[in-house]
Amino acid sequence: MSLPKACIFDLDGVIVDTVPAHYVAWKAMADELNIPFTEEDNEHLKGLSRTESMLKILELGNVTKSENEIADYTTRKNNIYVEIISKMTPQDILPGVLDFIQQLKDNGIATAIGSSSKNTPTILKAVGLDTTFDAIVDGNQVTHSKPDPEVFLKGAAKLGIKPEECVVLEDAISGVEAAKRGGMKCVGVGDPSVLGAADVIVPDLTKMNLGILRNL
Ligand code: B16
Ligand code: MG
Repeated sequence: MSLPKACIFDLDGVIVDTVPAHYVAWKAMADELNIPFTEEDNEHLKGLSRTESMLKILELGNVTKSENEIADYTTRKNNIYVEIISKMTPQDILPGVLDFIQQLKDNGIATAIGSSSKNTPTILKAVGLDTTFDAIVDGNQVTHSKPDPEVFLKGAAKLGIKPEECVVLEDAISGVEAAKRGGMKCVGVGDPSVLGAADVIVPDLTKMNLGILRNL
């Protein structure tokens, strides 16, 4: 493939390292419910919406809760999470992110965010990236969260670029699946044993470059 026309970035786990903060906040809820919850379990929540994540935790413990109780747990989880992310600064941008975005801009490649998180605007502002991307689609704008491709297809549509001319960068199993279902190439960012369905995998964005995009 020649260079793509756009790169659509996942936020949590690709641009900023919020995965541990999500884990700490979910773990507090799981502990209350006496449901064992490990970092490996958390891996499977990545990319899912807040409510879907809560349902998965309940499923792990074989516990049933009413809709109101589920809403209460997700609100309290988010309060813990927001407390942590409100302290974020530009220092929390993951290594390699700014350099790679600059390479894309220098080569006329459009950039977008495609995140399941409803906290996307808060996070982007906190780390000083709120005006960096050409388009932002987040959990406030979609009906179906990853692995549904909606978030990435909306991102491509906002940019006015065909899905097959976009490359997605993702750290979650659900996100890789969403990209593939949307007809996009996908760069997995993280662990190859988890992200096997991606077209190529890099450990982090310091290893990302235009050559990798060209070879997809
Ligand atoms: P919030 P991403 C996802 O963001 C996270 O990976 C996932 O763990 C989280 O549950 C989801 O956002 C919703 O986040 O509770 O902040 O709305 O990886 O798609 O950028
Ligand atoms: Mg992610």
